[in-house]
Amino acid sequence: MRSLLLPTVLLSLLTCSWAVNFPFEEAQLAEDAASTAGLPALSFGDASKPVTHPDCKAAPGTDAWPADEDWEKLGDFFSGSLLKPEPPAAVCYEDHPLANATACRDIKLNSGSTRFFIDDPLTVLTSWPQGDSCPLNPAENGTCTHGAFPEYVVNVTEVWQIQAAVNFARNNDLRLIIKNTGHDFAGRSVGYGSLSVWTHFLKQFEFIQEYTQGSYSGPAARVGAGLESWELYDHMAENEITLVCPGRYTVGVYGGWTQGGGHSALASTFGMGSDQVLSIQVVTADGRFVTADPEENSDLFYALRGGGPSTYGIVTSLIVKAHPPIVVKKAALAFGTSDTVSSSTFWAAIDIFHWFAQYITEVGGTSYTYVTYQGEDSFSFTADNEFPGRSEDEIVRFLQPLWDSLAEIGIPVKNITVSPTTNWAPSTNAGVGDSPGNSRFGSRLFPKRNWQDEEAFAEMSAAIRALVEATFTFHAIFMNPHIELAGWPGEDSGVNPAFRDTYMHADIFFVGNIEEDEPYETLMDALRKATPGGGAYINESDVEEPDFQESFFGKNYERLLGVKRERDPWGVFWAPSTVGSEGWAVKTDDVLASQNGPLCRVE
Ligand SMILES: Cc1cc2nc3c(=O)[nH]c(=O)nc-3n(C[C@H](O)[C@H](O)[C@H](O)COP(=O)(O)OP(=O)(O)OC[C@H]3O[C@@H](n4cnc5c(N)ncnc54)[C@H](O)[C@@H]3O)c2cc1C
Ligand SMILES: *C1O[C@H](CO)[C@@H](O)[C@H](O)[C@H]1NC(C)=O
Ligand SMILES: *[C@@H]1O[C@H](CO)[C@@H](O)[C@H](O)[C@H]1NC(C)=O
Ligand SMILES: *[C@@H]1O[C@H](CO)[C@@H](O)[C@H](O)[C@H]1NC(C)=O
Ligand SMILES: *[C@@H]1O[C@H](CO)[C@@H](O)[C@H](O)[C@H]1NC(C)=O
Ligand SMILES: *[C@@H]1O[C@H](CO)[C@@H](O)[C@H](O)[C@H]1NC(C)=O
Repeated sequence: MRSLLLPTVLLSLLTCSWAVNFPFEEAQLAEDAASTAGLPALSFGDASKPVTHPDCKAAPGTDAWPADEDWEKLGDFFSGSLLKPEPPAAVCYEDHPLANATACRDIKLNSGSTRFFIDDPLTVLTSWPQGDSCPLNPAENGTCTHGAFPEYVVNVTEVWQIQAAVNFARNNDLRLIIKNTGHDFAGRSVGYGSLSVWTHFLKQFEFIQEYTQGSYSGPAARVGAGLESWELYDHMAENEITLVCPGRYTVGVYGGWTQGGGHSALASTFGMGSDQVLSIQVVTADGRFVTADPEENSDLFYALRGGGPSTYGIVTSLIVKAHPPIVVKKAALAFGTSDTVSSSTFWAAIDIFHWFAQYITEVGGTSYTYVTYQGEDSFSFTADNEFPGRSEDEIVRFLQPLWDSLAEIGIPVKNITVSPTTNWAPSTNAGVGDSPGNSRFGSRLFPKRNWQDEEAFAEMSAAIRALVEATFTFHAIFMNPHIELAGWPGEDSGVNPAFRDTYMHADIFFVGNIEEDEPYETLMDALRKATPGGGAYINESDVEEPDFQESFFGKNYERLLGVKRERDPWGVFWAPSTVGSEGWAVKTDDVLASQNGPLCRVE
């Protein structure tokens, strides 16, 4: 039955194959799939017709939730790719039907690696937005419930599956989520009672020697939406090219990273990740599969380059610029308070570094720094200063004045040593990345004006120091992805304009305690006041960012909202603090803005 059903409902639109990037995009959902399969919920949408919204998205146990037989029919239609997974840790709970001590022991062994979470259809790297409903280490008498893990997951390998999932969700008012790697800090890849589209296996890659699109002519790469950074490093080495992608190995490059902007050690050299994009294949909220580039569906092309993830459609593949191979050398710096370095010397040194770092970005470099609280009046600082395309001699000559100034005030700096970074070389660890964390983040993009006058600089310094003294970690990334670096067609994109006028982006986070925290909120407010006109990076941001529209999207917000309303009047795509998200809210008793509860309309 299944093998007969599939070929008749799927139409291979070979006449349109010029418009797709990869064979997996050729088998598209036929316009009459709904009637052929006897599943009306597979029918396509018409965004020009008026839409009435339910009060809440359908949730399991409510009348609106599809009947078991509809799910069964859908399962037949998907023939094996519709999963109904239980949280993996369920096996560790004595009262759970899946309880199994052997399986539990295996999980505990494997879950030390990031791969466990990325390769699992449900789990994500920051667990509190899910509701921590089935932790890997059960508390005594702890329970395992589904929380904000999706109810069903489509394990995608072909485009028609995404189209069918989008149609089924839209026609049934289901909450739809997209999980790629699950790196999102704010719970944008989980959702209570949802149907999930899991893009993990879209790993296709093809190098294109010569690609022309408008004013761009040069090498490019076709890339699948499920590729992780480490996989791209391997492709880069093989093809002797450089692609702009994050330094952390397991981040998904063409899901959340590109759609949220995407910064990297090449940000001050080639601009943002979203500036690399030349063409996008995407399934829109009406279920249709389209190309978005500067000529076709240019509204989507604008919005999908930095205008936020999980908002306008589900990207399946892209064409991105490829650059000549580039070596990125690094010179690390570390110091801290000690018997000879008082806290006031320490903070003077931080000022010297923060001032100097603007010049690092102006020669195409980036710097990844951590200022960390180490106990009463003691602090530490580390910096990885990365210089694409610069020789060892150049780097030493450039950094010497900084080292000298630090030595002058009594910081015992070691000689400058330059080492090639492991970035932009084949991966050696098969994508084992950072361990999952569970902290709450704040983010700020510091405008250049904070370096242009001493008073503004001092105010910024004081706000940073107050945050660290209150035990929060200050993780800065010095970068300068200004508009000239964006190149064509980077300029007219949805990315936060604050990226174009910054020397420093910072994450301010606290580990462990993710609850409401008054000092944190007060100190973040002080930081925002000290950096007027700065923005925040949606990718590494506070779930309770006030006025997120301005912070994450700046002057682009209205235009992006226009695209969202026109393309997705149903609100098929929803994730916290994305464009248009203010129309809905999660009803939850959890701390902060977890995704563990029904998604309902707000007026
Ligand atoms: C360890 C770590 C290191 C990081 N390093 C960097 C860094 O160097 N630079 C940087 O800029 N950011 C960095 N980030 C932040 C990172 O960019 C975001 O977390 C990003 O959202 C990850 O995207 P993903 O697709 O891997 O994750 P997911 O959590 O799977 O997805 C993130 C969001 O994108 C949506 N999405 C995923 N795929 C698609 C798709 N195909 N179509 C539409 N929407 C989609 C999801 O629904 C979700 O809303 C880092 C995060 C972590 C945890
Ligand atoms: C990071 O960005 C992605 C898309 O860019 C988004 O889904 C994710 O939620 C962001 N993370 C945070 C913490 O905001
Ligand atoms: C328990 O888990 C182990 C390891 O995954 C598996 O081999 C075994 O079949 C499971 N037992 C039961 C009863 O499911
Ligand atoms: C767990 O349950 C047992 C038996 O009901 C009880 O004695 C014990 O106090 C419980 N522990 C906790 C931490 O609630
Ligand atoms: C998802 O699909 C991939 C590719 O077909 C397959 O290798 C994998 O085992 C599937 N995963 C699950 C959990 O079904
Ligand atoms: C640092 O370099 C200088 C000049 O090369 C050298 O004289 C000095 O001994 C070095 N110092 C250390 C601590 O290695």
